[in-house]
Amino acid sequence: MKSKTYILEMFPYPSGNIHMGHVRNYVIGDISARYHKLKGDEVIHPMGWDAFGLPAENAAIQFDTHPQDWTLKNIESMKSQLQKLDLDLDWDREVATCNEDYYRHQQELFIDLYNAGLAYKKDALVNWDPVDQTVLANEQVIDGKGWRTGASVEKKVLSQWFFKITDYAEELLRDLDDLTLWPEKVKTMQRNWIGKSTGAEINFSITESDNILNIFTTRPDTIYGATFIALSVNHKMVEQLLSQDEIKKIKGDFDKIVDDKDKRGILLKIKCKHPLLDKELPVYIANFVLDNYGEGAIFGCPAHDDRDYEFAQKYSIPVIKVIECDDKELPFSGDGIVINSPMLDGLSKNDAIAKIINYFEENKIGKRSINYKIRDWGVSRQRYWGCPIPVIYYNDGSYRVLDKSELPVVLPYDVNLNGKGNALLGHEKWRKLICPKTNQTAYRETDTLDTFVDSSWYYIRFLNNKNNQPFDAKDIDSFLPVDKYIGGIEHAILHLLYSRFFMKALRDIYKLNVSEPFKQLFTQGMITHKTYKNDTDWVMPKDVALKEGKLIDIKTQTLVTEGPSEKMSKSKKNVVEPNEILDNYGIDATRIFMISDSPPDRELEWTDEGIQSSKNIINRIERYFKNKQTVISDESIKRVERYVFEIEKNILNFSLNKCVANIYTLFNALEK
Ligand code: ANZ
Repeated sequence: MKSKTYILEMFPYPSGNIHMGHVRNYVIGDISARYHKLKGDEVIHPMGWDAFGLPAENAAIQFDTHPQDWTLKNIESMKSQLQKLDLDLDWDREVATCNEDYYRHQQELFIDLYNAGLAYKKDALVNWDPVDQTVLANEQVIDGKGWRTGASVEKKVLSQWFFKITDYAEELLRDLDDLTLWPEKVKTMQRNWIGKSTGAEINFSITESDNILNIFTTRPDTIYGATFIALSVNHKMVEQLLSQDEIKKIKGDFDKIVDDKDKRGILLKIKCKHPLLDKELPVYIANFVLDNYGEGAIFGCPAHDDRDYEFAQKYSIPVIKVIECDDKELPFSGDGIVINSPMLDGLSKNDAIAKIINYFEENKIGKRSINYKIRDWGVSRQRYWGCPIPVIYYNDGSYRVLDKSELPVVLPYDVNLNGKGNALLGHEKWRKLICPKTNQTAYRETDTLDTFVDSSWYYIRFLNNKNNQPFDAKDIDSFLPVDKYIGGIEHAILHLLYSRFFMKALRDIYKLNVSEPFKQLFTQGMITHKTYKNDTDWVMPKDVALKEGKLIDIKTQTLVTEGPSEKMSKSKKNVVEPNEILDNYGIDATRIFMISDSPPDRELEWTDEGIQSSKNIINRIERYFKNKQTVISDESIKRVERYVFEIEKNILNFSLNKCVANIYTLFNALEK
């Protein structure tokens, strides 16, 4: 029986042009695919287009075209560029996520997720990108800025659709251990993103009332050192104590804080009882307590936590040492022997934690608790160019998720894209309908799905892109997981985590036998190139020439300075265009250079000498076969056998630069 091998490169966004990064990515995959085919495997090696998304809308506005026309045209031109590279791709499996025959199946999956309780709607404080005028997922906010626009992200309350990725937090974490063919770095990033913390939830009672305050801590061993309590300004208890105006003012003040070290607190009039000691603790609202983590409330132990220490210094709160250390080391957050803690004295951190949690549980003061940093995935986007969410709303504000028989909800073509906000909102004819079930007037959901939803299951659709169902379980069970998945490390969290979630959710809904989408992940390195600058601007490498020992810009004849090699990027103009390289050096030299000079997971520096020597080896090979001897020596046969053995090993290990070295070694010997 043939063995089945699924080789996949991350599909591109159809921006219009293939860049060298794409070429490297696809050449790496292509080598694997061809190898497995030659070995007689049944190989799947598809290609498609991540075709929804904002750039199309922005381009459409800028160039006065339509996102669909712009996207389909780009797909055509990128496809012809890819075909020029002669990649061994299954073009009959092609998908484009913006096509109805793709996204209507995604709408079915949305309904499945909803019915399984994995898609839900709620009011949420969301990340709002003021430039793109849309919501961003937590994963798309980097240091407080939008991942695409770089604009400072604002907080806004909006009613949004979410996917319940948190239901799978533990499994997503645990299964990373089994992904032995994934880079350790990517797994670490996912582990940190999931952010599991184990500790305890402690109930603090509020004096002169029956109210209880729950607090999450990873350090219950420091409970005797607790000297204050702090709440997030969004904690529900704050609402009972302060007026809306007061709360608004505090939030406004907190929002203005830019320095992480700046700790701010508002003392509340309530107090908490210490759960083990006969003393009362002051309760503050504090700017460093997050509302969406743990219980949104902490006990502060200034002696052993940096933030608590800074806060205590500012508000003259006592510091009580409960872990043995030198006073000079305070705040001391390391491990140590517990002191000043009647029930725990002399114990190590872990023993103290175990003992105190048992005591809490026996006395109903608290319990063991696990927290994850990961939040549910917000998938609503206030944009036109995306997959419509199959939901309708009635005048009373209630909604109904459509039945599968009511699909597809087709994205209308005739929209007015005049700039701000979502064009679907203004399309009355599309929005308004009479609900066939209730005969009431209803309105379609105008938010569309985050494009990361589109890419979370495309590897499944590739298995049969003509299927009337989203997929067949038997195809999944026979072809998945993808054997080798090749792409950029920048997708370590977003795409790769979402896809893992989708696979697990679909497994549970459809009773599949596959839990992970990608068995092996290979992250290719960037292509870099020297940068060039004249007095005012960056200069493209092809416009730089050496004249009388000096670098000049041939267009303007001005002097150029050479900068370090950096990731190829349009903004620094240090790009080389695949089309030109193909025309000048040919497919084989281009492909071989992509793997020559460094291991494929490392950076590859583009140099003219590099591509030229690739061209030379191709010429050498051609020459050899043109002039080849009819009599082949035993020695040559041995050499070739050795070569085959080595190159197979290197292909399987993705040591592709070594494969090139194998070719040199072979031809050096054969030519002798
Ligand atoms: C008391 C304590 C004493 C803590 C001590 C630390 C050191 P990780 O590991 O990231 O999960 N915490 C809990 N909820 C919080 C919130 N909503 N906003 C800000 N901080 C919060 O961190 C868990 C620790 O972060 C918890 O343990 C709590 O402070 C704080 F010597 O509790 B600790």
